Amino acid sequence: MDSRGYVLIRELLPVSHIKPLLLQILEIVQEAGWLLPDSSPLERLADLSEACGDSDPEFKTVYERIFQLELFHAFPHHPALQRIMSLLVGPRLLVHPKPIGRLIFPKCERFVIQAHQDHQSIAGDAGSFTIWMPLHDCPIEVGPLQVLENSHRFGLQSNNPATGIIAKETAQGDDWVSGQINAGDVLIFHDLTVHAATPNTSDQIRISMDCRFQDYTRALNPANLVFPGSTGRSWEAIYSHWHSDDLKYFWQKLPLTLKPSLGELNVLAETAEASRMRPRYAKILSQLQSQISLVKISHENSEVTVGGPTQTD
Ligand SMILES: O=C(O)CCC(=O)C(=O)O
Repeated sequence: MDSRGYVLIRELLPVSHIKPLLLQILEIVQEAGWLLPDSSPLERLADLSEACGDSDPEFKTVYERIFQLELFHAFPHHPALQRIMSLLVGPRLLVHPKPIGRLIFPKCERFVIQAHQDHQSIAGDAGSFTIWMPLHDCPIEVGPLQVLENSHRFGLQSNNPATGIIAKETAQGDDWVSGQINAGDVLIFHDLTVHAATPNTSDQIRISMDCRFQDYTRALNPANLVFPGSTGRSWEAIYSHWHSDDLKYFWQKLPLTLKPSLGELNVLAETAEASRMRPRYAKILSQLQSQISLVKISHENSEVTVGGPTQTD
């Protein structure tokens, strides 16, 4: 990790642990009509007339269903991932609560994620790392991630301030590297490592997941705990579909240092220099406050102290 800015670990996860999540996602994708009729969902053959991506309303509707899946959120907590990330981050491991699922239609240039650094896109901590993992075998034509070796050594690189995109021609680092990444393999990279997707030139939808990890004693941007965007998501609505309480608001049990803090958010919501950011800060603040009171209420009911050791038994 230190010398190149990434690590690829083959066969870290048993395929049998990935398949249940893949099947749940495929069921949603098939219901959405994204797969060729009469094909097996496991083939992931895309109906290109349905092609859509991140910014399209029809994509968002389907993605919201996936984002509600309990297995989707449980996945970054897999013991093998926790073990490996503790080696990098140390024992005080925080799993960022909002993993990202990617459903990438083939042969659509506009859905290919361009070069960027996660430090910029998640307002991350320089000691955080991303795991990228496909939920099925991902040969080069299906569009696995590519990374710019050694690019983590150059700090935040020059990018388009509106999009965070870094021009490949000017990005600093050594060679761009990629290759087939299979189900069970994990690609881990530093949050300053420049990376991009490889175009999906196959006939199949690429389904992958990326999640982030850091030491919980380092500053955490509270936007990572709430939904300040326009999705209308709330943890309560997401949790209403879940069977287990174990991972609900799991981060509330950790002594986190938020940056900006609640007090700073209060000030920013009123006086942030960029006035268009004020409603966003206000939204983060109010969602955090309601999280704190919700957790307090549910913990009081089960006689658990906020921030204390877990006493779920
Ligand atoms: O999966 C992709 O296409 C992009 C993933 C990515 O940019 C990330 O994991 O940060």
